[in-house]
Amino acid sequence: MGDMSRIRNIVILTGAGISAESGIDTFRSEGGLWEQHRVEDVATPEAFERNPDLVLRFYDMRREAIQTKLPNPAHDALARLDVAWKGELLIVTQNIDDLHERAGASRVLHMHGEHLNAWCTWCDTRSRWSGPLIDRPECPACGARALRPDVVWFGEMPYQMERIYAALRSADLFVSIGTSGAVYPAAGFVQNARDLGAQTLELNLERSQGSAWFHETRLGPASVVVPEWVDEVLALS
Ligand code: BJW
Repeated sequence: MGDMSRIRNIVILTGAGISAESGIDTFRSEGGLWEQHRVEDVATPEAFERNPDLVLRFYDMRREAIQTKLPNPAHDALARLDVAWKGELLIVTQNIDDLHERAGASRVLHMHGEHLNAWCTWCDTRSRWSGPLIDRPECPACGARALRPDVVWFGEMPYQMERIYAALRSADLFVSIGTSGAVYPAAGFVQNARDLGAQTLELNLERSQGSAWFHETRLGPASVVVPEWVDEVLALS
């Protein structure tokens, strides 16, 4: 993995693969369809406009399921790294689950939103929300029945891009964990980081669409390869 003694600033990108062993389905694996709908057909503003009940049911089901799942050894290892690492560190997750936080990580940014947030499209307020949205509950701030999941759909701008690009600019090491490299802008972070001089490492179950861009790829389940990599980093630093 190159010379670890030169590494001070780390950016870690995580995707659905890091939560797969916690029992949360990935989007693009076998069986990644939901009632025969591809994610590209339910995770768009157009789908929500066309068939809001379908989209709200999809998110109600996932919001409920995620609350029953637990962090796995990969989330635990990243939390250990977050606590121990003295330099800059940012975990940019594409996941809407809160398993990084529940494992104890605090330097976490949710670029595609969070399953426990609802967004009122009438008054633009975001509220913590753990129940269903299908019955069109009132917004706690304004009372309008206009809540939608606070998640980023295709064609919408991911959250906190300025902060992410700033972290990528100063990164010495960029690590991508359990993401297929199919969705931009996250899929382009490896090139951004590499162009700016960072070392790049991919940890994934199998080679992904983006594998060719990384200096190194390590294959295996996240619950095994992530703790191994964290142990290595902490031993060498
Ligand atoms: C394991 C494992 C184990 C399994 N251990 N690993 C043409 C070219 C370029 C871009 C575009 C284009 N046409 C349109 C676009 C833009 C579009 C896009 O990328 N489309 C593609 C389809 C091409 N992107 C957007 O619209 C984004 N917005 C945007 O671009 O705004 C403009 C902009 C430009 C520049 C800068 C800034 C802004 C928004 C994208 C929003 C994506 N939203 C979703 C839903 C979020 C809410 C929800 O969760 O429901 O995000 S879609 C879905 O995909 C979700 C995920 O976060 C995202 C990525 O999926 P992920 O995590 O990679 O999962 P999988 O299933 O694909 O892969 C799992 C991986 O895990 C696999 O690799 C397995 O091997 C691995 N794995 N088990 C380790 N045990």
